[in-house]
Amino acid sequence: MVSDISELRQDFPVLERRVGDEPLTYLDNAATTQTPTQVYEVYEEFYEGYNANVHRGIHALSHEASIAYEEAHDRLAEFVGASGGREEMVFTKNTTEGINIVAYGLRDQLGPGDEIVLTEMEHHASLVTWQQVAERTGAEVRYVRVDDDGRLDVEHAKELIGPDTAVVSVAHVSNVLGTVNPVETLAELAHDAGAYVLVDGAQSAPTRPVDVEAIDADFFAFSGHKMAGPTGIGGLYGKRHLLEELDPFCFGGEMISHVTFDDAKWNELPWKFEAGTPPIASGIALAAAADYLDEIGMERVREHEDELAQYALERLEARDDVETYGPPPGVERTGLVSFNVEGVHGHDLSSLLNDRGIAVRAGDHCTQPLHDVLDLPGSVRASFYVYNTTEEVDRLLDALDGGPGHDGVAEQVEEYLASDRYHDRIYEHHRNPHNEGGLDDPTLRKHSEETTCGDEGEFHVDVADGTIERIAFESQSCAVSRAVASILSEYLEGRTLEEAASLDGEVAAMLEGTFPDLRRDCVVGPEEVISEAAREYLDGERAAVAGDD
Ligand code: C6P
Repeated sequence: MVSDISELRQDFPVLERRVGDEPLTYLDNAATTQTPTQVYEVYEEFYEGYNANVHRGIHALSHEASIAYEEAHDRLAEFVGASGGREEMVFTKNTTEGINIVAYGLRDQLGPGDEIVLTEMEHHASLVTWQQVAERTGAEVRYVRVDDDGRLDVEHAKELIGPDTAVVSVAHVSNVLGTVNPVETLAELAHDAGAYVLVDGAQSAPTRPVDVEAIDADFFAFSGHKMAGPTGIGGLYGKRHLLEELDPFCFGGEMISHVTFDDAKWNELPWKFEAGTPPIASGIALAAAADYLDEIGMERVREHEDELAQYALERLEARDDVETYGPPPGVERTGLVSFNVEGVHGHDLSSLLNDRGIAVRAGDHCTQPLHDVLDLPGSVRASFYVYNTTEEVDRLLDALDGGPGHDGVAEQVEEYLASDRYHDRIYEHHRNPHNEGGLDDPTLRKHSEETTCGDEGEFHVDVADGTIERIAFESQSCAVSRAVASILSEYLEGRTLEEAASLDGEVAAMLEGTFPDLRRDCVVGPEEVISEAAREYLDGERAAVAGDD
């Protein structure tokens, strides 16, 4: 455990702030970590002292900026264990861009008959990117199974990775399950099969010592904003000879060494992948983040993460109303626990926790297919970093307990929804939803999924002479969204489809803004769904009439 935490917390002034009347308890670190003063002071130093473009001017400021920016690449290469220095470290916008650079670069080598092996726990950053590559090249994506304990089924990986495998792309650490994947084993399997290995290090680079050479990763992508660094900057490690072979996908200045009217030659590594003016100050600040973390010691960061996760996991598992996901207690995991509370939608819970100053994330965490495997619309995730304490985990647990007079999370959510933060109609319709259910053979039906919060629902509408005769909805959404669907269905009954198609904030207006701002999407979401459905239907009818003519 990091021992001098109260001292370390002073590096993060934001941790002192309050949310409403409550102290901030920031447990959303797997999304973005907080940034210490040592890192963001770099911006002030840069802009006060040597703000200039890099590699472009023969003057002192440009020279100083260039040196600092180049050295930042060396620093990040060292941070992830790459001995080749800057030539093996491309600065990117984030992990997503790093993965896209590799996917684009390898695209020409892929075709029908090739297989891209991912895992069921991949983040959309990897999953969607490789799906797109497969679609464009004829290659096929295969997924290594996740077992019931949230661990990768290595035997299945051995079955899948074979002579047809061209690429293995795997998350080092799952952002939902907390699982630490055996990337060395997967890299060995991939290399034996002659395939490339890309490790998605978004959740590992911030949380544990990484040695890309020991893993034998061909590529390793990570983001600055998850490792105490700034947003808008990340890194892509690649073995030098592989980066040399890879084509860049962004063209322009900086990435060229020679240009004629007919042709251009690419610059040396890593600049060939960094077209245009790069995020110079952010790159230098990212190196400061690496310094900051190394000062603490990445082994200590790893231990701290695991200890907080085990502490939270054991206590959450002890509750009858909570289901947790990922490896069981005692198995190493990164500092996060995803869970659900019986009968409470994650969005309602995270909104209630926000009321207590506690920041967690709810939804599918950009891993929709993994949530399909888990058979869940979403989950709530508490994720920790070096500055979090067991007291903060207790604060989360206490918030679930609710204190004297409360005996359940569901009860607290009820009270919260009944409070004057929410319009009475929201509470009324939450308690007594109208038109909930389905219609037999409706004139139109519209399914919707809101990926950020894990909402899912379907409207059914019977139309006669352009008028909505009956409307019903099925919903797995949060309480607010369901209540609004109910209010909306009542409002629309007897109105025309044209009126539904041109809805423009009517429900929000009806509720007179009496709902917390952060629930705005839950309020306007159902209206957007039904008006889109009505527009689509009317467009279809018009097209049919035009076709008859
Ligand atoms: N996961 C989370 O809340 P970017 O957005 O490019 O910095 O990182 C993408 C990414 C890729 N792989 C994994 C395993 C990740 O966890 C993430 C980011 C955040 O879980 C934001 S969706």
